[in-house]
Amino acid sequence: QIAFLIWKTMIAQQPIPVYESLSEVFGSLEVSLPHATRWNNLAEEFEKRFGRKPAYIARAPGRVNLIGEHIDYALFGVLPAAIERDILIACGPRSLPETDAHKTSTAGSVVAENLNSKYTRQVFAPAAKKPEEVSEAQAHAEAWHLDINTKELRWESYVKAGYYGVLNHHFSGGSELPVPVDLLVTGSVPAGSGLSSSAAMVVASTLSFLAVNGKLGSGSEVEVGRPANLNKGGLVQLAVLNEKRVGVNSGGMDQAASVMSDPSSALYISFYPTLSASGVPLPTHAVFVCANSLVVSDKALSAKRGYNLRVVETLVAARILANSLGVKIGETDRVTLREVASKYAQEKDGDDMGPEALEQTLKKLEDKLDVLKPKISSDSGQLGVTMDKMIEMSGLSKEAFYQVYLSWVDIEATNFQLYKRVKHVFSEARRVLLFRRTCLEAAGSSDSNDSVYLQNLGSLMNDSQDSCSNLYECSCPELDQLTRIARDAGALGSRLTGAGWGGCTVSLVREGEVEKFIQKVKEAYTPYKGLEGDALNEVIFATKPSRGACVLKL
Ligand code: NG1
Ligand code: MG
Repeated sequence: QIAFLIWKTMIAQQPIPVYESLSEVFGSLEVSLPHATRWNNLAEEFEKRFGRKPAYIARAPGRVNLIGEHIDYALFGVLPAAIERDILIACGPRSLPETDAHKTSTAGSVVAENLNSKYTRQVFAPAAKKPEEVSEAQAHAEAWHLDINTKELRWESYVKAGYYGVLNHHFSGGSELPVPVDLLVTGSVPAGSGLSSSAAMVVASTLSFLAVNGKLGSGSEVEVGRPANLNKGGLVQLAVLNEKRVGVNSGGMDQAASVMSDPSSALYISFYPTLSASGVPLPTHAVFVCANSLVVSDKALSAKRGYNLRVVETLVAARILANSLGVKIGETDRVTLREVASKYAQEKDGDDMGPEALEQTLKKLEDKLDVLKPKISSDSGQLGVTMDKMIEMSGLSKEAFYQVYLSWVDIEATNFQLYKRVKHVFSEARRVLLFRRTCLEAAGSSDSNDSVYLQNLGSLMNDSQDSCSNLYECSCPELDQLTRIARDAGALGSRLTGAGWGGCTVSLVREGEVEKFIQKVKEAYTPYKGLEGDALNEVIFATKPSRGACVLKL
């Protein structure tokens, strides 16, 4: 749905920042030394490897989701913040070939290297489809093809994903060819950890290819679905579509957080009726600490039984719920839970209801979910249904069901948990609204003691973890254990962050207690035993909201 939204909020309309010096990048004259060293090293290493200076360095941060898990694809608002850990890509055009024939044969070819030697050098080129291979309807979207292996987790897949949209949005049909590109990547976002290294890679890659091909300038109008010159909203839109190329039907949270964040606050991002983002100030004494469970969540591979399955479960449940509530939907509509909530509240089309009204609606809807339980449950605790039963509940024919809910996605399951999933989504969406309201109240309060606010935020986070673990079943034993340890170590709240099934937790810790907290967690969580210094800081660290993606022109 996101592809068809019109992006009209202020942040979305801002241009993508292109800077000409590192001090501009960091927003002050005093460039923080370790940061500057990293950027300079990357530029020097590029020059060593490719024999000339890079033309640009693109940066995209990872993010930590403070609350609102697995609800972005149901179009409910989420509350992440970009973190300082990021992906940097140094890039530049390869010197142009002389003859026209050579120019065509090397059009858009890429040499991609990574400072981390674990990720080997990759050389690839997009294939231009012949006009007769491109169907009318797809003429714009698919003029170029890149092989992306979605069966295996490969680092260059994310580079290719970012390239895909640039090729097909900017080089479709015309006589202009993409230039050959060399690029060098470095990253400080741990992979597969729920901090969105994937979205950071895709956003940085998208930016790199735009920059090298001279497509970052301003001027022409942004055409929805096919942006010519991008603003932040357009970049998010492009990056979301790009990331789907890797095989995960993600919502838009990670890309929006990576592109639209600002160091002064967290972001409340809502997706309905349009993408919009607004800053949420965090209480002065609140520190958010990420701790990696060190279970790598291989989302690209396990999507069939995890992520994509949840996407389908929540979409089918939305239809069944709509039918039971008397909310009208078309036979081929893939209505989301957020739309059902709006229609149920008889919202005027396209008009968003305020957070308070939405919260009340969700509370009411949570009591109307019995229709999602099987009539006779053989296993009373599980409340799951079979595929046949689910199709019957949807009121669609087998063919129509397949077309609407299965033809575009790869899933593997025999049991579908509609009730539990929706119970999670509605309650989690409410928690986000309550969390946001608490932050705004704390910011507006004249009392310098924010303990009560912190406690409230903490318990919302704890409830979120329970719901992720028991209802959405996207936690794992290590994440459950690590969040318990965090609470015992003094955290006011602790939960998994990102898709789950491994990866990081985020804990709310009172300022001044962070050191003690980290030490306690270190002692109690077995995989951390013996870690010191940088090695410890790699797995458990306090985060500060960071600025969003940008490009440095060298
Ligand atoms: P992570 O775990 O960071 O990849 C994923 C999705 C988000 C969101 C969360 C769960 C992608 C790219 N991102 O995040 O859109 O649905 O899970 O809240 O798949
Ligand atoms: Mg990801």
